[in-house]
Amino acid sequence: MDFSLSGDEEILRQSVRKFAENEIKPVARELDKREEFSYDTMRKMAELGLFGIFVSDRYGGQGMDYISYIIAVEEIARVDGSHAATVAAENSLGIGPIYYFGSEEQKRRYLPKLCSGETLWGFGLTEPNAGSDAVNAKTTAVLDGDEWVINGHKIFITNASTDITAGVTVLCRTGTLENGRPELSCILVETGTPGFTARVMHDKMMWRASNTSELYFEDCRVPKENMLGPRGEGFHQMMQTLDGGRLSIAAMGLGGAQGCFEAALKYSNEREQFGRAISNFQINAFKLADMHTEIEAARLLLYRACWLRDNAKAFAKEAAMAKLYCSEVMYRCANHAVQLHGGYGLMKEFDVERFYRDQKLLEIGEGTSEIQRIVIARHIGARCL
Ligand code: COS
Repeated sequence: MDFSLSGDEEILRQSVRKFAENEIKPVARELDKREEFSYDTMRKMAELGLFGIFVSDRYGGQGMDYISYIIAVEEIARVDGSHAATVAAENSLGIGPIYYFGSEEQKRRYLPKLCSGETLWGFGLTEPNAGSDAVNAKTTAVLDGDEWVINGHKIFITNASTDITAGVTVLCRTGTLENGRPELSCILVETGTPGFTARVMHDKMMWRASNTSELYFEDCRVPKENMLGPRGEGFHQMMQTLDGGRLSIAAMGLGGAQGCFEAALKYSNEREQFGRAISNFQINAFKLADMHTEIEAARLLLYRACWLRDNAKAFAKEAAMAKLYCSEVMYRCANHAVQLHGGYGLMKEFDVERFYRDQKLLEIGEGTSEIQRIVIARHIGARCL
């Protein structure tokens, strides 16, 4: 058994860490406050090669393995959730479906600019009344001659309404199967297509410097060639995409927990009460020890799930376990970190305040913790509805 990372993976970690410290950390608090998506840091992240990390160089990607991608997300999340969200959503959910299921023509048309970070792409699954119950999506696509006519409404879609968003992958009902269940298919819709509007969503508690959108389709017509893969495969495609996406949410939990731990350790060693640094008190030192232990366990769980994926082995259960555990570890670490900061931890001047808010998304997005438990329960043979 070899737990060491390769030289390339270590170099990647160090370069992303340095970048995050130098370019993201200094602006993260202000962007969060102003609720601003930064095109400046987006461009810098693109220059560093943070988009298309696991995509073949044939389509303009970096041609690395999945664990490298996960390490990059972890390192950005160690400093800021919003920027990690932009990177994770783009790689896993924007680029992923086109790379995995697109035709050669679709890949050549969209991937090079997505991988260079010139453009972004959204993943249109969730609807106002179809969140956890994703099969219940109501957006329809009806074939009219050579065009799909799309009508419906999507919500909470990351990266879908920036100035550089090139389009979205939309899950649509394209018919009804013999067993009465909906036939669901994915269709690519480019930004600017008449009948398609993307509106930015404001006043979020978390990831305030990332772009989140509502999508509206009103008799939106796209060529029938815009279908992604075979008709009727849309739900499988989205679920398969989410298996990989959940690893990146887990990476955000792991990186965020690490950021909380480091901030808490530093503060506890500096802050004096009762005549000594507060880390002298066992009640505080034990919190730090628990944080460190859980972070190590989370890292092992996540990296092993990535290893399974990189070695073409089944990993859906392990991805759900990693997502569930890492997001809950960050929950406990953010809570301890704010507690150790006392009153200062409640102030925006301290990064742990932002980490505490950003954490909550991780237990909800890309499948709630309850959904992860359903996925895990089904994999281990429980007859869980
Ligand atoms: N990969 C490929 N296919 C999958 C899959 C996966 N990981 N998980 C499920 N499927 C397939 C099933 O095999 C089934 O296929 P058939 O209809 O051909 O038999 C189909 O998808 C429907 O699956 P299932 O019957 O299990 O659907 P359910 O409605 O019972 O529940 C859950 C599926 C709850 C697991 C799913 O809806 C889910 O993950 N919901 C959360 C959605 C989510 O994460 N949203 C957040 C988006 S943020 S970007």
